[in-house]
Amino acid sequence: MSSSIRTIKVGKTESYLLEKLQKGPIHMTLLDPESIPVDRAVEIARMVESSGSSAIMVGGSTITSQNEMDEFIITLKKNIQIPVIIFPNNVQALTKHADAVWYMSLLNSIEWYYIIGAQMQAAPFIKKHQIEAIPLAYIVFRGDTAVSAIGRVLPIPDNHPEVVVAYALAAEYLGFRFVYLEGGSGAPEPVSSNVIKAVKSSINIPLIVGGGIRTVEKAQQVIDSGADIIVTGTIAEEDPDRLKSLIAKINSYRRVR
Ligand code: 1GP
Repeated sequence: MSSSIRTIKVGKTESYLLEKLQKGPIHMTLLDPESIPVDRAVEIARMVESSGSSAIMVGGSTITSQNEMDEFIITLKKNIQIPVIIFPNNVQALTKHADAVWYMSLLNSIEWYYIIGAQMQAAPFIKKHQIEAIPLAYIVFRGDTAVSAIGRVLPIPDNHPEVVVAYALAAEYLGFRFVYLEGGSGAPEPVSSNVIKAVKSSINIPLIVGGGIRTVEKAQQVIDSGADIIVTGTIAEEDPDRLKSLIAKINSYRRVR
């Protein structure tokens, strides 16, 4: 057997997340460099870190400049301790300065490019810079959202959770290590409870849910349905105080020891 074949080693950021998840659900904060100036992003990042958010994700559907990503993430990293994970819309969102990248495939896109094309183009850069890549299956619900339009997603019926379950199971069998149910930034409602429950009860890898979660009650509903990781973006700019309460609510589900 070739000596270059090794068992899969989970990186530092993924280990940190898995360890946190042992004690219950966690919150992550999404910052979009296209909509938040870096100074404001630093303020928000500091605030969510001290409120108990577990990581910062950086991304947005319209990022086109690797230089901007570099600067944004270098500045964030100087100001906070929690991990900064790239949430890439495309190859140009990659930077070597983050702690990790969600190495994601948009499973229900009709475009080859979003399923494996961008990933293939990004892979040499990731290898060259030894960036921690965390395999993530991304399932996007169709709606009036940028990610749904740009990602050219196939419709997933809300009243047929078995379709989403089938995608999520396929993701697990293909070796993805996280599944993300994306309602889309600014969606009027989060992904529905019956879908989250059905997926959670079918898979054994962590379940991330994001999009449209802007109140404590909605966050609670998503957690009660079984999400392991809740991602919020918009609320950080809209109402930082409400975001603090939302994070506190999620953390109240965590075991203290
Ligand atoms: C992360 O796209 C979401 O998955 C963020 O959505 O901006 O609606 O919180 P919001």
